[in-house]
Amino acid sequence: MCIDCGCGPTDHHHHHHEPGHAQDHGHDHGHSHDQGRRTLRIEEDILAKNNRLAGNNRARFGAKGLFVLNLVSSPGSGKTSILERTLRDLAGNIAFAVLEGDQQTDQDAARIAATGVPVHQINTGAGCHLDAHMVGHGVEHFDLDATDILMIENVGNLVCPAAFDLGEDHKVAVLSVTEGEDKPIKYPNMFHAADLLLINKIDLLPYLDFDLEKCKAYARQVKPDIQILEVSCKSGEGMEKWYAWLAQGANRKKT
Ligand SMILES: Nc1nc2c(ncn2[C@@H]2O[C@H](COP(=O)(O)OP(=O)(O)OP(=O)(O)O)[C@@H](O)[C@H]2O)c(=O)[nH]1
Ligand SMILES: [Zn+2]
Ligand SMILES: [Zn+2]
Ligand SMILES: [Zn+2]
Repeated sequence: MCIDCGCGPTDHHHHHHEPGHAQDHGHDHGHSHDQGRRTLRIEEDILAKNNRLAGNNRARFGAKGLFVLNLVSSPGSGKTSILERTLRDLAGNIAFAVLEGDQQTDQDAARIAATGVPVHQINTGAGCHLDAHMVGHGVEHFDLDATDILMIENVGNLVCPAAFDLGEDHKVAVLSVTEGEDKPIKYPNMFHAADLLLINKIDLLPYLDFDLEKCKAYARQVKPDIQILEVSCKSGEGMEKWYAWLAQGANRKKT
């Protein structure tokens, strides 16, 4: 029996089959009003349960003085690449642990493991986001007392990870310049939920029509106080500001 979430050992085989959000239900057939209400109620229950478990995670992380970030983006924006470079550059200064969320494969976890940082992979199967329950069990693999910063790489998806609190201090949204400057207004929930926006792959700007100023204006339209840093984890440009932001956050949690 799991104290935090009330699940037994056998429950863990069924996590991915819990009815999720609307995407788990086919919408190609007519829904009666009853069905619609029931779906809504299930969604509310799932989010309420998630919020409760996220609160537990946050209390646990807070007691350990852990700085926790939830990295969100569309697939391929560079979350793992940013982590790889950050972990290598800050090795010896900050103790990290990394939770990797993907639907399938442990490729990202293998890339992180190559840096020497403790990592645990969570495969969500059909699920398109991490939830607080998965994170609560995921961190059982780490010595949190020996950790300064926990990085959680969410499933590449700009939609529902916005709704699922994991107990993090901040959501960090990564947007690469190859995706187009309009993403913040197309997926406003995600950019509203994020406290920091990393605009990645700026080494590619000379080859693209990406309008950096417009992108920043769009992000501030959905979240006026969002912090924005421009980075390239290929050239290393801008990474020092990100490292300073990390160090400041970690120090603040310790005191
Ligand atoms: N030119 C350039 N390429 C980059 C940069 N960052 C990442 N990439 C490339 O972008 C591709 C995707 O990077 P990943 O780090 O795997 O992206 P991700 O967000 O972790 O992807 P998912 O886990 O699938 O959501 C890789 O081929 C990287 O080499 C960058 O700053 N500049
Ligand atoms: Zn559990
Ligand atoms: Zn990745
Ligand atoms: Zn989802």
